Amino acid sequence: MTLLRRDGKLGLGTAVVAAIRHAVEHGYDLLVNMDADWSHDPRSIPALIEAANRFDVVLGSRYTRGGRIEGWPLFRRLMSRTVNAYARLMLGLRTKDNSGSFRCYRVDVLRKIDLRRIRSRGYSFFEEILFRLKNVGAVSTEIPITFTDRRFGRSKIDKKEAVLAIWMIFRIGVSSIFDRRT
Ligand SMILES: Nc1nc2c(ncn2[C@@H]2O[C@H](COP(=O)(O)OP(=O)(O)OP(=O)(O)O)[C@@H](O)[C@H]2O)c(=O)[nH]1
Ligand SMILES: [Mg+2]
Repeated sequence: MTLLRRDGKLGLGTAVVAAIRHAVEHGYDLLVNMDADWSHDPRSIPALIEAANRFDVVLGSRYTRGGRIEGWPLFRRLMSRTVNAYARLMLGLRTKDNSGSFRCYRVDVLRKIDLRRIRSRGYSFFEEILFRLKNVGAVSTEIPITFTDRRFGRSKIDKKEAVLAIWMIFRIGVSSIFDRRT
């Protein structure tokens, strides 16, 4: 087992990019991403991996048929739905749960992305990478997961981070209109 240790908290997006670089450099087949606060149930991992035989990107989805959220108040649900609708519109994504982070990627398709172009250091990374994967022709699917709200610990997202994510998605969407290579 390998633990990538970094110099302090540099942002969730940059942490995932570091993991992707590691997987590419070491010739991994698959990369599974999940939260470490038990919101994502490890029992869903085999289903994600199984679907990765047929798809480049498999999203564990709260918003596909059979997907669920446990423990979120109405406001939080609405926020998440709104961000997802916004990201679909701005980035032209067809999948429904683009902000979730329980996923399996085929590493061969991650290889096609120029990681230096990724602008998100924070949570908008999850939408941005789907946008970049779509642009290199990756085929995605969603499989249902149950997301359970954290019972312990503190959230790493604050208001500033949330506003920054909305702004980043806007910037990426708008610049793609002017530059097809974005
Ligand atoms: N390596 C690393 N991990 C991070 C960083 N920020 C967040 N994480 C992890 O990413 C996962 C998601 O972060 P959370 O704060 O749980 O975000 P969330 O699930 O959207 O929000 P909550 O509903 O409050 O849990 C957790 O496992 C965090 O520990 C970071 O800067 N670096
Ligand atoms: Mg969490």
